[in-house]
Amino acid sequence: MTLAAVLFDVDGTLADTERDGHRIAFNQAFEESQLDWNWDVDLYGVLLQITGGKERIRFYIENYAPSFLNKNNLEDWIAQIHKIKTKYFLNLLKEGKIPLRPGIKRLLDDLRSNNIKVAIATTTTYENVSTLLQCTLGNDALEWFDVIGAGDIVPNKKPAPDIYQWVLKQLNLSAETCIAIEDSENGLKSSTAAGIRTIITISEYTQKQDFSDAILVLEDLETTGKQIDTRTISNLLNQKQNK
Ligand code: XBP
Ligand code: MG
Repeated sequence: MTLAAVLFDVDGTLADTERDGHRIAFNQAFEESQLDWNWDVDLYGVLLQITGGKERIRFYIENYAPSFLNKNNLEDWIAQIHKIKTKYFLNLLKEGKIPLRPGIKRLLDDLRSNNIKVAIATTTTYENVSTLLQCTLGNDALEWFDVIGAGDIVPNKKPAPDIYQWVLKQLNLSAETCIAIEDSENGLKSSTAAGIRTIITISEYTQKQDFSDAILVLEDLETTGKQIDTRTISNLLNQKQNK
């Protein structure tokens, strides 16, 4: 089977965006909204079980601030807070505070030089993805990706397979010819349910998660001494094909 495309998750995979990125932005948005909510590192690790920033805020309200459930137009209010949060997250990106993880740029360059398509399948917003790519890889980086599937483009976020199914459809490729790269159990469930063999690069919040369905589990793409490139990914696809 010839490798046709690699589908990259964003948060925790392209970059460690959660603890010092999204979490900080959420807290800045709560402060601007005059809310005494504070998502510390440990609490945020609990809340990360819910993908999607708006969904995560609602989960927090249901479980930690239920008095807000009686608020009129609650969904609009949550969306407004999330919009403020995204503003702060974009600022962090533009300040260069969130670098790519080891080996990401090298792998992207290697895949592209071997004419392997690259795509994005993420729960975060398109704006966050485009800004991350431009801030870390330059203004033309968006053109490197054949498809960018992000956020609310699908009705159900990870662990549902929707975003990976949407990206495969846009690529016009079958799952068997693709590999996904993820960092979390929710992401692995999503890509696996879409039929895509998945490599895991563990991130700071996913150290203890269950990756038994992954075809390979790494600390990251580089420092573990096993340089992941087009050749190793193609071999993996065929190894697992025969199982
Ligand atoms: C991770 C998520 C996102 C981010 C926050 O996405 O679940 O919700 O935590 O971003 P992935 P938003 O790992 O699929 O890239 O606030 O924009 O949702
Ligand atoms: Mg992720």
